[in-house]
Amino acid sequence: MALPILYSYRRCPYAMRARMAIWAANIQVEVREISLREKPVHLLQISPKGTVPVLQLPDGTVLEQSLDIMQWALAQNDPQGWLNADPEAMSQLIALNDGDFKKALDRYKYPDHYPEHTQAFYREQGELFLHRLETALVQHRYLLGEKPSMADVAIFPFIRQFAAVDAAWFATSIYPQLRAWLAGWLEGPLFAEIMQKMPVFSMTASEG
Ligand SMILES: N[C@@H](CCC(=O)N[C@@H](CS)C(=O)NCC(=O)O)C(=O)O
Repeated sequence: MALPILYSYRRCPYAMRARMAIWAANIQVEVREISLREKPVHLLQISPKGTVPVLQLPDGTVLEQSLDIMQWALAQNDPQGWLNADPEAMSQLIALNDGDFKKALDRYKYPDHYPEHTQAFYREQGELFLHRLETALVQHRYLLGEKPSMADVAIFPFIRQFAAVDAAWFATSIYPQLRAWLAGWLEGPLFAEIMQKMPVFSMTASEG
């Protein structure tokens, strides 16, 4: 039987969260690792917006948002109970991540592209979210309680990027709980699995 096709990009945080959910749900998919510079024609045909991740189901249904892919996977199989947290709290926190925090992250990463403010300014903007996460993690082990939820999985790939912009700063920053939480995800077996390198998909190779 045909497998769902997942267009993915290894280092993309949106694709990471989608792969985490698919792997956790133990759903088999055909992963097509793409080059963002040379996107496969089939990807653009099924999802003209041209972002990854995109999942095409065998019946032709296309899911073109990482959160939809996570929900789809976990709705089928959620052995770790990632959907058990309050859905409203999960979506609020994820919306903050994907909104203001992602905006600050992009500017902190590439301050040259956004010369209206300094890199330090953009870091401070991002820290508003880090503060919020640290406060939550002081209260409980994961963002929304003692057990991991979809919010943790959806958010940690972005915190990973923020931390990597200036690793020395992050290592001594005032967010010890956040550091420990991030390390827990990065050192976990699931993350190692989803980060395995694979060759870039090319249509000719797959057809051959
Ligand atoms: N809202 C989308 C965002 C996905 C997204 O922006 N992915 C980036 C890579 S991290 C992308 O594909 N960008 C297109 C490009 O760089 O050409 C989702 O949640 O899936």
